[in-house]
Amino acid sequence: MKKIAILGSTGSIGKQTLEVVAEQGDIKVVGLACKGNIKLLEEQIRKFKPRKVCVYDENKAKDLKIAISDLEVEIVTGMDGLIEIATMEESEIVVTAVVGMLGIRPTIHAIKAHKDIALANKETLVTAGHIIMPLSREMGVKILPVDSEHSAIFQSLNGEHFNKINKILLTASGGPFRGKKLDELREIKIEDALNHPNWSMGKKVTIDSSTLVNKGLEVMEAKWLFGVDLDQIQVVVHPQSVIHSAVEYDDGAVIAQLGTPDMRLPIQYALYYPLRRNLSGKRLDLFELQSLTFEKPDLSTFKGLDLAYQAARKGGNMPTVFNAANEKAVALFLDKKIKYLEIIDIIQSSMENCKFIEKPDLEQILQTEKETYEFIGERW
Ligand code: MN3
Repeated sequence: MKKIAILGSTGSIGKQTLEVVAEQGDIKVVGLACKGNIKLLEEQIRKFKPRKVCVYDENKAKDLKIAISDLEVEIVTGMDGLIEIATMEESEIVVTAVVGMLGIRPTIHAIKAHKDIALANKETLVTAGHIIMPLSREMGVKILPVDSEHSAIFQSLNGEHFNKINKILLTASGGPFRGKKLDELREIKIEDALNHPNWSMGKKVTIDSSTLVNKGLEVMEAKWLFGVDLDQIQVVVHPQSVIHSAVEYDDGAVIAQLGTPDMRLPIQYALYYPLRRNLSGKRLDLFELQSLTFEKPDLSTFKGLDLAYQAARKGGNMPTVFNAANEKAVALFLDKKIKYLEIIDIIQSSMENCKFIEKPDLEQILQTEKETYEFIGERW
């Protein structure tokens, strides 16, 4: 039986990972970690019987202890607890599905403990790809992408390790505001931005999809995961979300992965790689599809993607600034403190005002995040 630990088990990816585990029936969950949703965590504990769990929030951990006093489950807390779950001796794969830069430290520890990583935490590679990728090679662990686009690319690379990638075609649905111009985005409300046409995801990533910041983060993620240059990554707006991404090789052949938009597929593929298992749910029906369409991204309206390319080109700690500023700005937007387009203003202004570091170590990356938060906190 394959043994796994899940960081971020109560979030969207965490929940769907457990759906896959329940459906397949031959994976043992040894550890779970969440931020503070102990009601759901308790259900998960009773169903999947992990040996150890982490509740990041210390007070919530105390409440959980009372709620599950009838069980013999070890409860740990905080960053140390998260790292404990990431490095449990018996686990083989760690699913990193926490939101934000919180995921970096536990991921590094998991790699050092020789765990394969099913990576759903974008921030890890965006901000620390230059640390994570060499470390994973040194430790001989696999980084298995869970993001649907990166999983599609990963699947399109199967058996191609002798061949050079010419180009990566990273598809994007375009989000709910595709086709709109900048002026039409000024009065966007939270409800509009949370209404994604194809994918059901957590709030933060849904907002990020609407601004195309998510695609920007994915460009950076792809650069690290597949070792390509930025200009080899082309974002293709494909509103039907059927082609999940593709790879073009030197001879012009384009290999893609297609399917219905269902996150359980990339999750399951990462957990069982290189094997494919049956997966319940709707299958792709080509006859049902009217057509597949493609557009260039509109960078003058969706400036978040343009800024992402700028941050990625600059490198160093600039992607960290980009990511931290966006994280803070999206939180402010969800709190109704700022308008929709101010998300982009905040990212741009943070990038213009940061202290640039060319080769940041982990401490400097976390320090950059802190300084970016402070910069925004003083102004917005
Ligand atoms: Mn994605």
